[in-house]
Amino acid sequence: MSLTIEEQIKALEDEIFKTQKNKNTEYHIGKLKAKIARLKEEQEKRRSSGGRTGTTYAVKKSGNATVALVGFPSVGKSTILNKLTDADSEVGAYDFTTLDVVPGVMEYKFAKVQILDLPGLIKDASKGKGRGREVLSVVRAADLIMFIIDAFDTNIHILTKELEAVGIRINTHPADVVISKTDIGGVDVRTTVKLTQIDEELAKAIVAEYGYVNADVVIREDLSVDELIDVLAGNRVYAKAMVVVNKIDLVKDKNYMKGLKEKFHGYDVVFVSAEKNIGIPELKETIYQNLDLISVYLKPQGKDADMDVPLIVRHGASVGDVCDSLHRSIRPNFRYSVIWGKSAKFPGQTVGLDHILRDGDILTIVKKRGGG
Ligand SMILES: Nc1nc2c(ncn2[C@@H]2O[C@H](COP(=O)(O)OP(=O)(O)OP(=O)(O)O)[C@@H](O)[C@H]2O)c(=O)[nH]1
Ligand SMILES: [Mg+2]
Repeated sequence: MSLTIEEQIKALEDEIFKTQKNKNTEYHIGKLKAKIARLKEEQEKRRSSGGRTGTTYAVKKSGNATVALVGFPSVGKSTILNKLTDADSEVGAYDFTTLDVVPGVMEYKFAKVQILDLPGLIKDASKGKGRGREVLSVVRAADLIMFIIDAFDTNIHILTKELEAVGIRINTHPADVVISKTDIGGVDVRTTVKLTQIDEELAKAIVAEYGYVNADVVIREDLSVDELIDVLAGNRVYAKAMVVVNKIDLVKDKNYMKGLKEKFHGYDVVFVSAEKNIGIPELKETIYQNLDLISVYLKPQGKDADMDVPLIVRHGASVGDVCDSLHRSIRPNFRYSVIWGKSAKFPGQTVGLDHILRDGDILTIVKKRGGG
């Protein structure tokens, strides 16, 4: 009798658990981890093709960026959404008051930020508990994750574990590894830095475990086994996250908050009381900062730039992205653009659609004659 995928994963996880972790078993454990990752991928494929996910939430993205509110039930997510936006999401003193995605728009410093209130996330959400998989698929698509934490129930690891289980990586970047398939020669691993958490032989075994027979692998970062697997799996999303501690009206001890700040090191932390309206302006500013938005000023040809109302775009946006955010008819009729500011080599430089903008740039878009 053959084992189901679930049973195979369980058996491999048990084996890792039982294996003593030391230099001699590193190689073995690394290979087991790669095997598990592959099985999970297979499991994922079957889930999504077998229609077992049930319904998914339909959320239309809008505005300059999207923020997802992630937290246990009853921590005050809906109360916060109502304070930040024009939305009116139901608030209740019982768990799972919110059963759907409730969107709201926060207007701040000329930016329009879409904020999504979600049902509470619980342990084993990634396995489908409490509509967890639907909630997590919305989280995966967000530009910023806002962990909402009750001041007296601060175990954020339960939440981050569920996010990690569906391939979300928080406040980090993909490891710098380049893999190119070749025709012959087996798997060849080269490194440009000293590796301290994995050796070349293990890297080779993991790449082979992922089905590569011939490939050139260049590792340019001191990465871990898990990070290498993330690169190979390829379906990971790298998201930014911040922490909001709510219900601080109930906290009487200032040192307690200091302790929490240390506990959540690595995240921007904002303390609020949504109900008592404490800390909301700081929260808005921190959201704005974490979204990495930039301002661009438009200058019509032969006229002055409008320096009062900037156009807000994401960090790393190109001239083409700006065109698309203005109107879909602009790109097909685009001739060239002229740029002043930090991204210009000299004031009035002529640039094309691919040019990357920087904060404070002034931009003129010149369209084809007779076009749109
Ligand atoms: N003391 C205090 N209570 C709050 C605060 N914010 C929200 N609450 C209360 O906490 C309870 C839950 O609030 P909700 O906003 O519905 O919480 P939620 O996270 O959206 O809950 P679910 O939708 O069930 O996941 C309600 O009784 C709120 O009145 C706060 O800052 N301080
Ligand atoms: Mg709610």
